[in-house]
Amino acid sequence: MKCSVTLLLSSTLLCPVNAHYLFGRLILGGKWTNTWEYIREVSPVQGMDPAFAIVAPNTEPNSPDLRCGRNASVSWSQVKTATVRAGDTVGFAAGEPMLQGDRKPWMYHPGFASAWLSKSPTEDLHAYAGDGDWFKILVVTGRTEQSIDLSDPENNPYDPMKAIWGTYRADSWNFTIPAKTPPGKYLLRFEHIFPNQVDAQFYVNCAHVDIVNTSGDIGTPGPLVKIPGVYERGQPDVYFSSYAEGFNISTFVSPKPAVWTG
Ligand SMILES: *[C@@H]1O[C@H](CO)[C@@H](O)[C@H](O)[C@H]1NC(C)=O
Ligand SMILES: *[C@@H]1O[C@H](CO)[C@@H](O)[C@H](O)[C@H]1NC(C)=O
Ligand SMILES: *[C@@H]1O[C@H](CO)[C@@H](O)[C@H](O)[C@H]1NC(C)=O
Ligand SMILES: *[C@@H]1O[C@H](CO)[C@@H](O)[C@H](O)[C@H]1NC(C)=O
Ligand SMILES: [Cu+2]
Repeated sequence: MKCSVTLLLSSTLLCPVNAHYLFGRLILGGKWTNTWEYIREVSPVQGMDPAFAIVAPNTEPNSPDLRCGRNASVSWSQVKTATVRAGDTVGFAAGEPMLQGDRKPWMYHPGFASAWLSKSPTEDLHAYAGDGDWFKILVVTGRTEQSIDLSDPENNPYDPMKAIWGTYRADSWNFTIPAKTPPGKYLLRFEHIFPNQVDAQFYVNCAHVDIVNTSGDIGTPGPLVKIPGVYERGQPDVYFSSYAEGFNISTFVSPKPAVWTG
């Protein structure tokens, strides 16, 4: 587990043992699918305690692991392709395996989430490394109707400094595939970033989806970016502390690119 010394010494323990997660389950047609059924399996960190190794976050913005998770730019698991209509709602759920000792799989850390699409140049999604163009279809910063109910005793105690973030402690997140998305085979990527001044943590996974039945006009998605390449170490909208005095979630603008709404 990568926790910098400065963090461990600070009064808020930012990286306790129950601190990591992954998104192994696609929510399809309102149902939670099995772990790694539609999502590319990731590899554990080699040589790390197995209790932490599979869920350990990536902290290198320039790593190819930023695309789909550790060792998942190559599709080696038996992942299925989900057929999704443009305009449908899908979701990602924090899934088993989870960190040993955690209460449940959830987005433990405060931070912001996003979802992305990248079209495979061929019909064979398994062969696609995700090195093409990506566009963003969702950003979640502050609380929404999907955020956890803070009045529910199940969610207490909670940290009010963290509960400003919409995804805080949520076990899943749902969103719509834009209605004008061009049909085709795509990698659908979910990303949760725990911002930090030194080592922001990137939690990312990718599903295989076949987008069909785009209604009406087919749009032109953009802006297009490459992953990695979209973030650089130290950029102020990723490498910051939301515990800092003066941080205001209502004026926080998440990093580029902008969301394509179709
Ligand atoms: C997402 O949708 C699934 C299926 O309807 C549901 O079980 C889950 O609670 C939803 N997640 C959130 C955060 O609302
Ligand atoms: C990547 O996954 C393959 C297939 O499971 C495995 O053989 C290989 O050891 C993994 N590499 C790393 C660096 O985890
Ligand atoms: C797509 O549209 C066709 C024609 O309207 C219909 O037959 C088919 O069931 C639709 N597919 C999905 C997945 O909705
Ligand atoms: C945060 O920003 C909003 C919108 O500009 C503003 O209304 C609010 O007063 C700010 N809160 C604090 C604590 O500064
Ligand atoms: Cu962590």
